[in-house]
Amino acid sequence: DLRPIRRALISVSDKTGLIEFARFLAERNVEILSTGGTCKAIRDAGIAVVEVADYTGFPEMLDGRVKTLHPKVHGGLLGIRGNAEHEGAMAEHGIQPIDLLVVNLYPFEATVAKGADYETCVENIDIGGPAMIRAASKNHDSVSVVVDVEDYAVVMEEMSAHAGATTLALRKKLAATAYARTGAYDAAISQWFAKELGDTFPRRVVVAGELKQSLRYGENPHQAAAFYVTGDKRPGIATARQLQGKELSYNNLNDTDAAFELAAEFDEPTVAIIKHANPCGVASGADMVSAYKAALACDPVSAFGGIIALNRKLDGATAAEISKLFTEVVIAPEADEDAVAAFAAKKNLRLLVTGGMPDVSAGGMTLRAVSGGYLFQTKDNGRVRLEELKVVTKRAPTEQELKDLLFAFRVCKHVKSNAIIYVKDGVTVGIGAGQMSRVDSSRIAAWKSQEAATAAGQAQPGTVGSVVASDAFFPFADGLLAAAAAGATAIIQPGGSMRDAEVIAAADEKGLAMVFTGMRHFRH
Ligand code: 93A
Repeated sequence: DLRPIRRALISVSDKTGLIEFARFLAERNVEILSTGGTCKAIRDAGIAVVEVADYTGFPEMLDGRVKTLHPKVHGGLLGIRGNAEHEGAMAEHGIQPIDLLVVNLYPFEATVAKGADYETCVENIDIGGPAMIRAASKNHDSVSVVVDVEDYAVVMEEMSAHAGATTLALRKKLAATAYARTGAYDAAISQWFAKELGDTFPRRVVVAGELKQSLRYGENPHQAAAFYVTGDKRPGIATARQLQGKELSYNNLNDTDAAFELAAEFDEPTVAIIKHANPCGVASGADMVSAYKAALACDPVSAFGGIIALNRKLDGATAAEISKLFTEVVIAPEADEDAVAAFAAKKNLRLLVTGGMPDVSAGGMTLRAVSGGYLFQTKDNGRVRLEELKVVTKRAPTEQELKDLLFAFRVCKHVKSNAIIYVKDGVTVGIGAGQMSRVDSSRIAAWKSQEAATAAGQAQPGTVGSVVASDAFFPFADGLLAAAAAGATAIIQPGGSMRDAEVIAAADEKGLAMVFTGMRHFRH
């Protein structure tokens, strides 16, 4: 199944690594055909090359829209080697077999990302490139096709090992990559059109991604897993740089994403500690050390083996403090030298830096697989503003209560439903997550706060004098009464229950202040 490479066609927009690869081919007596810009780059490097236009006898025309769309190119890519009829037809029409195709496409995705105008985007839709890639891939039995600069190396390795030939196994692998590339390319074009049309949910969608990391396993060791990225370059888990530590696992990636998105909600120095995709402590403070200590105090038992996200540069003092407890991952926009030094001894601790924070107000889609399909929805980028809050009780919240209420509701958005969050002075003091009944979440949050207080030798739990947030309305007064019993003084919730009047009356009766947001933050 070895196929020698005698002729290559190279047509690349991204010219990274081009000259090295072309030189390698030329040294092995491979004849190189190439299109305008690529041809010039190769020739300028002193490497022998034939311009495609000279081979086809047709000039590049129509502003380059037609360069390689010619039977002498496509016949050379598609003709079956060793098939007498094909070879006869090829000989008759002066079609020479092309054994290696190297193409990377007009940068359509990057052009759109740059915010280019409509015409520029259209002009960056590559037609000839994908046509050649698809032809060469169909004929993978004979032809090797390279669409990624990263794959130059593997082709050179095989050619070196096999006297200038490639194996069928490699050609199949390259074909698989090639069709994924043309598929993703068309997906990007389709998505761009849908956006232009304001059609958020078009009749057909294609989801595209590129393998970033093969994972050892999924949520559990008997599940296989991999991490694919969309190519979105904004700060976040997909673009984070790992400075140290073991390889990230599936659960690490999922939890770190949750942690970082949560930390990004706040303007003040804030730390979020995550376990199983739920926060077990979130705190804003004057600096990172105090924020970390306060976040940890919320539930120090759960924080063991957690994921920590910061919305400021990680400094040495905070890193030293974090080092006292076993932590899986720390993610921050940056880390200074002292922080890196403080973590150096913790070989397993993974430290990630992103260069910035995610924009929580940005739009986008979330996607979840269900059996037989996908559920798409726009991202929950909803944020309630102070002036949107509606006071529904006799007592209005104090200024400090209002601040804490908004903080608590923001945390709520990142806690699995049913979510109940107690907050005091910009610090979560009790979190109830993921319960099927709201009153249970309320009770669990209060109970956990009591546990933390007892362990710390405090006379009373943090919930005394706190405020409380609920991600959805209280269907009955019981959840609210549980919060009042825990010592909460103010409540934030969407409102909209059939029994709002009953719930408001219960709040008034207990002297609580309550505000409605009109916005729900379910999360599952
Ligand atoms: O405009 S095209 O769709 N028409 C073509 O016939 C064609 N052939 C190759 N674009 C075409 N290409 C693309 O040109 C390749 O995919 C590659 O991205 C680019 C390389 O052009 P140059 O060699 O002039 O830099």
